[in-house]
Amino acid sequence: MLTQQHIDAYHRDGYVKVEGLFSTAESTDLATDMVRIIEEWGEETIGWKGPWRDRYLQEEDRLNTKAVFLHRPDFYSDVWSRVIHHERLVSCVRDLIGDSVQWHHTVLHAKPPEKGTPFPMHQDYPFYPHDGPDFVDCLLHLDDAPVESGALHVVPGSHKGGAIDHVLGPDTAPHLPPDTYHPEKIESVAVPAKTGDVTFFSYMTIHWSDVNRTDRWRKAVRIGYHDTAMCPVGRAEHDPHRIDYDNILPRNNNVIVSGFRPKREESRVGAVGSVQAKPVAASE
Ligand SMILES: O=C(O)CCC(=O)C(=O)O
Repeated sequence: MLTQQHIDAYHRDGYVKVEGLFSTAESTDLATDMVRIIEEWGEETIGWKGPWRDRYLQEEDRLNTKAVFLHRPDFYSDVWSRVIHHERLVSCVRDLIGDSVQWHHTVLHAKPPEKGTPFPMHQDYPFYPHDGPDFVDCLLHLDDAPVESGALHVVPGSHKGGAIDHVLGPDTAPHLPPDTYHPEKIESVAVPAKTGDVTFFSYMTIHWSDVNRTDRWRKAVRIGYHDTAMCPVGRAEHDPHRIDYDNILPRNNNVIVSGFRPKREESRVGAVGSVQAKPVAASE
């Protein structure tokens, strides 16, 4: 499904965008059900909390951003259940991480018009640490996402550095210390997208996104997959199946979408390839 150029770009840069992976009809069905899920079940919040807000937002915006996050749209809609097994999506993931693939999570990140929340620089690894690198997050765009809508930005090649210490704690979403990692200090590239495009990125790739300042919604859904041989470690280790930490971890994330889950004689925690992020105090 992917070209060799796509695959090389993913391994070199830590991300690759595939245009039009979902047809207009597929995107329309998914967006229609997502709008209904948001209207019936969604709750508006200000978005991720934490001390990073002081560094990323003007005072008047700090408490006024808007977000709708929602886990497990497959709990509400059959098209969202089926999308986990979407043939072209899974085929792309196989091209990136191999033929044994386990679905891990599906989460909506919707930025409402005008003050749709930003996300600070972070890796996704500390949200769901696993004992290997083959974990790919797929950002499926349900709306056009021009730069000014708060499009994804990535730091090319950053996945090669492995896990970095994040600011962790009960009052913050994991994020990189803004004194060192901030869009003004670290170069990143915008990855604007159209409806139906999917941006694939490694869970080690540093990324962030700005406020949605347009008058339209920017709905994107992240679907995470990893190699079936990988297991949760650290903060994800003891609790892989229930929502935890600001509802960020998914549950029942055992669905095999390609290949087979090998039986492991013993835990691979600490095995070759294991990576761990040490916490940084939220006050830093
Ligand atoms: O949706 C976005 O703009 C950013 C999403 C993000 O940071 C993530 O999926 O980890």
